[in-house]
Amino acid sequence: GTAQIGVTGLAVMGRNLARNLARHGYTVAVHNRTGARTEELVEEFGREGDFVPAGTPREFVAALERPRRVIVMVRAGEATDAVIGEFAPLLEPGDIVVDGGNAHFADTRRREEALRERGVHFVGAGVSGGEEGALHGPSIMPGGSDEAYAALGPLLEDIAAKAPDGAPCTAHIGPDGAGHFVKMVHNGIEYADMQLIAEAYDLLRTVAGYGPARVAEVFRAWNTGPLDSYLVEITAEVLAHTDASTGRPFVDVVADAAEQKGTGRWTVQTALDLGVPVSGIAEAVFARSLSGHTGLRRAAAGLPGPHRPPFGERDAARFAERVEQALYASKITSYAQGWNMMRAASAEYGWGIDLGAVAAVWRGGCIIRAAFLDRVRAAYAADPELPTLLADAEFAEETGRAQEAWREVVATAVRHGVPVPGLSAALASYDALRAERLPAALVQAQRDYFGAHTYRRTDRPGSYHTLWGRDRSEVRTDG
Ligand code: NBP
Repeated sequence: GTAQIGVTGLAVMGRNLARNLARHGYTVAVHNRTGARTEELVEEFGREGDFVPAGTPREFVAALERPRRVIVMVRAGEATDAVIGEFAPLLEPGDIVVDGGNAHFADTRRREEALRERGVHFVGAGVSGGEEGALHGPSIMPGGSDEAYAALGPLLEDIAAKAPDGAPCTAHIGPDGAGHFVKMVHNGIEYADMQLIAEAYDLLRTVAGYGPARVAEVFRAWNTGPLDSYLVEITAEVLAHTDASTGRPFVDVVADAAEQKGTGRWTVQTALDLGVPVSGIAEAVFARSLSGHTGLRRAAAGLPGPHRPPFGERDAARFAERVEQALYASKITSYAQGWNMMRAASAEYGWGIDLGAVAAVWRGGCIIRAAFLDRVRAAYAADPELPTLLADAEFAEETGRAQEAWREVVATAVRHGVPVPGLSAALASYDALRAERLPAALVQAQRDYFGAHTYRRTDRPGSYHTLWGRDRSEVRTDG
């Protein structure tokens, strides 16, 4: 075979990834279950580079130089297993199979183990950036063996997005499921970011009394400061857009029910299993599902709320500045939660994830790309053992500086009846983490009362139980 790499699964993502590889000078074998897609690709884009179309898996495998590098870009789930089942018997030890789909990291761990037994490297690679990213440069998060990355890394680095400093937005994340895990957390953080932005928008409209076009200007201004990011940039674009058929602000004609494909839910489910609080991501997932519960919303529509007029011009401007600070502090908090989760999983699975490298990979190509991520990278570069982002001197200073405004914004939202689950959960997380004493002491005491679950004391070591139903004397329970 003469092709340096192959792509099977030529729907939008696979086709664009194959074109990206070809545009970078690689000879790319292309294959798809339904052959028409393969022919279409070569007909439409054959001039862009060297494609070797293959009609069958056998032809595809024969077209590849060894060790073979195969990127699978099919629908996540059963289709991925079907394709692996079809190709595995045709591959040889040393060959590399890359799953670029949105697989659950547990599936990736299972597939990697099964293929490892046959000597085939399986790389679960998170790919972010959608259609455009796949073609012009995605952020790529590969997980797999060192050997596989050595053979694959240079190609991935060529086709990945480039960060503002020119570094490719890809890195070897860790073994087996590490790449897909990190991609999942990326999506969870994306949910939290979008929810926080949406809450800020709601406050600017309801409390500050700004129309969508005015809010768009505010976001455009924010995009030149610490909040500079792709999501803030597109928010301004969306808010400034006018619906062609009605002449109304576009955002006002879109049904207010947000959908989800499931990676946010996976993030929260996994966080629950790991015992890591990710309240910002969880609130974002819940906020989307609440928005779609038409029945519940209709049933509650008549419940009373406060009637407060929007602020006057001067108060509105001051409030908008505070919302910027609240949004920024909440963003730091929810990113801290996402990083805590990656840190915990890395320890749990022995992945050895470089937490700063993850931030570096997300600086370009992906949905949460932002100037901010370079600072996250720097925080972990300065201290790889950083227990949480909130402990980094600069982020601590910034959240500390923002906290009064943050409280003011959440309190104002509550007074005006504007739901801000993301902003308030982030603030609660900040306050809980910094608290010297938590009411968890009472919770543990309650547990001891009804379930003899025991407690530890602040003044001496050991486990204790109080004989609540008897004379309330205390017994030591650990020998
Ligand atoms: P889809 O997720 O829509 O999958 C369509 C592809 O899967 C087609 O090539 C189809 O072949 C193939 N396929 C299916 Br379905 N069942 C198959 C089977 N049993 N055997 C062989 N092939 C099968 O494509 P996509 O939107 O390009 O996404 C590809 C992957 O990338 C997914 O895992 C997705 O989650 C992930 N992803 C997508 C985006 C995005 O923005 N769309 C972003 C990041 C990641 P056919 O042509 O013969 O039906």
